[in-house]
Amino acid sequence: MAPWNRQIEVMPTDELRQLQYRLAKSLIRRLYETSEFYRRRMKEHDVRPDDIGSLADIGKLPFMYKGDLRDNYPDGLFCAQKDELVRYHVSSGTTGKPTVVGYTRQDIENWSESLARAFSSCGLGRGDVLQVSYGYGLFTGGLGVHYGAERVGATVLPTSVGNTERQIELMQDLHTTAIACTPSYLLHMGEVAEKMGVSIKNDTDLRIGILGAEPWSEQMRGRLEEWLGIRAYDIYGTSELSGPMFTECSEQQGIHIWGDIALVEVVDPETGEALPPGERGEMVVTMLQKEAFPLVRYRIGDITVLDEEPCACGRTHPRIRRIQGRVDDMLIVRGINVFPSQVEHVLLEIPEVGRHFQIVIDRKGALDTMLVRVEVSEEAFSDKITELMVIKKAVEHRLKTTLNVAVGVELVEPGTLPRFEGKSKKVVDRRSL
Ligand code: DLL
Repeated sequence: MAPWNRQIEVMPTDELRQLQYRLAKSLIRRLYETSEFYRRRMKEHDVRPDDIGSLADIGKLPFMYKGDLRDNYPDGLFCAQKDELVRYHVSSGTTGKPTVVGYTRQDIENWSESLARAFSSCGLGRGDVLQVSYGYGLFTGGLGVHYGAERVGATVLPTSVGNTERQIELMQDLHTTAIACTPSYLLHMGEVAEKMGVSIKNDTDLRIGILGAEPWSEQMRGRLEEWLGIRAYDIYGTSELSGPMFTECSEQQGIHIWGDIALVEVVDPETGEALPPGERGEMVVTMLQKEAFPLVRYRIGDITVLDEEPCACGRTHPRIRRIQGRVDDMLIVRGINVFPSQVEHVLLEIPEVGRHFQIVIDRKGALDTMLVRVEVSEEAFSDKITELMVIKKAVEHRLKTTLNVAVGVELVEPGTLPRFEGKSKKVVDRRSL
């Protein structure tokens, strides 16, 4: 598929490296001059902007972690003035504190540009009707994909997530040709459609799926493509980067990371040492052009492999292979990030329940379910059944409002959940892709 931005997308690799170096250098200088956080960090690690004399020198800079985002809640890492911000998105953090990301107009512009290149590379453009079934709102999926799709001239149908039967009717009536959602939601949609007597393959114009926001596999791709009669493309991003930003091209051989937008390193998660292309490790990202919420050597937590071989599509930018897991314990339930520490945080604030809990993730049909089994306190346990029901409802409500995902709660007798010596295993994940 033809590049959206030919000048950038197929530029010779050495020129791309030079461009990355220039962008990195001016980013580091700007952050050193304008941001207290980055200046302090650089000083602590004894690096100055002048020490960055080549792209490899980026490795001299310290890493950033999710904890840095949490510690600087809500806007301590912002590098733009308040009145320059045109939007916020908010995602869950490791504890009660979420991560707030601010965007300047130029940040939204670059985000849309990144997705415009990505969508063009998988053949989406003018004449397509893209049904955006990612959530709109604080989550970046809906609005991010929306702006990118408008940029390439597609017609957007902003259905957001849920109300599946209506989504299928609209898909037929408005001749949706492409859909953006989590792979598990598309699987669910296919099943609901069949119950309605609709075959997505035969009775709709759907031909492209832009699927991501949660881990999925090649097997799942094969199943969806065959069953629904589509080409399914992997889309990747995180709220800290801006949101969904990068996809595969029509070769389906890894996700192109636009080098002028993000500099990707892959490091050994234990030692932080850089790994050569082809080796599996943790992805570290520096956002080269972001204004309001820049990131330098951010340990994103996703495990992948960097591929610098030229792609058969002609684009010269590096690719990452399908995300193979995470280094931390973040769970993704219906596309929503959930940390066991958030569950603990909520439970510890409710006196009637004890400290021991277990999270059971399963898949009913195509949809993830989450159950929290928690021991009630001795005092509450002697209460009447009706009182226990009230406690259960209250815990469910608190968890739902904190995590933004429906959670079932099972209250169990004190002392019945497994105890662990050493590292506890709080999560039982029964999903198999
Ligand atoms: O999930 C942004 C997004 C929206 C991506 C729509 C794609 C489509 P967060 O909620 O911050 O942002 O979650 C980011 O989700 O670190 C990965 O662990 C996981 N993730 C996202 N895309 C993929 C993917 C959005 N294609 C976290 N494959 C990331 C595997 C993915 N995991």
